[in-house]
Amino acid sequence: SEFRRQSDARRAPAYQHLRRSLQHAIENGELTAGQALPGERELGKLLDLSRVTVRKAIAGLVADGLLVQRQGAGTFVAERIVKSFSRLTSFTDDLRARGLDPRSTFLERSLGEVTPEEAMALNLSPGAGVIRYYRLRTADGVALALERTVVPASVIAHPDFVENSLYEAFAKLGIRPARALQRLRAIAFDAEQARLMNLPEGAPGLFIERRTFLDDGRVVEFTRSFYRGDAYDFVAELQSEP
Ligand code: 16G
Repeated sequence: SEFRRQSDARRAPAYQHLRRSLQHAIENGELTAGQALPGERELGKLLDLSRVTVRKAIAGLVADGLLVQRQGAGTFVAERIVKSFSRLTSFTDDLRARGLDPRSTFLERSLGEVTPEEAMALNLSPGAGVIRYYRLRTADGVALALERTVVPASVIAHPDFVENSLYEAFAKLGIRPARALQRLRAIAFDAEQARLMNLPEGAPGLFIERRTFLDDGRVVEFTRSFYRGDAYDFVAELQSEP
């Protein structure tokens, strides 16, 4: 009806406006990590907005990863994920440690022949078989990273063997990663990546390349990860030179 259209038109900008102002408050530190938000009803009263408006704005910020909702406890400003740059942990390890539910959406999962670049990274001979994964990594439904992984087919024989976590698949096979080499660099998400991550094009990210070795020197993974720049803090303990 006409009335409905009008009230919808008036409502839409209100929730977008609230969403934007909450986002600004988080970005400039007026609302700090871990802080609890007032309940929907209370916030609506405070700002003279309907509960539907408040709920929509909050749902948008939860989808963006800026707010988190905990069953029975309420809505909180999301805390950044602190990740060690010197420990050999997996995406799944890092997120489980925070009580979140890490998932993989496979955008690609295939068996193929190694490319020259992959052969160098994995120390493989030309013609060797490799398994390739391209995964969207989420935690509690929020996109946190895109990862391209190449594993020698001599390590994981069938692409479907990895269901969610690569390192869990390694563990099931009795494979124990011993060390890794990592490289990190700042990037901006391109249009395609941004679409997959539900971020604006050009959003800041961290590109991390990891080559993981077994004790005997074999390389078991070559992974290029694109982590959300606004969600992670990388930390490391540094030692002075002897
Ligand atoms: C992490 C690793 C990545 C590895 C993945 C396995 C970094 C920067 N990268 O994202 O190299 O492939 O974990 O995670 O830490 P999964 O066991 O959950 O699949």
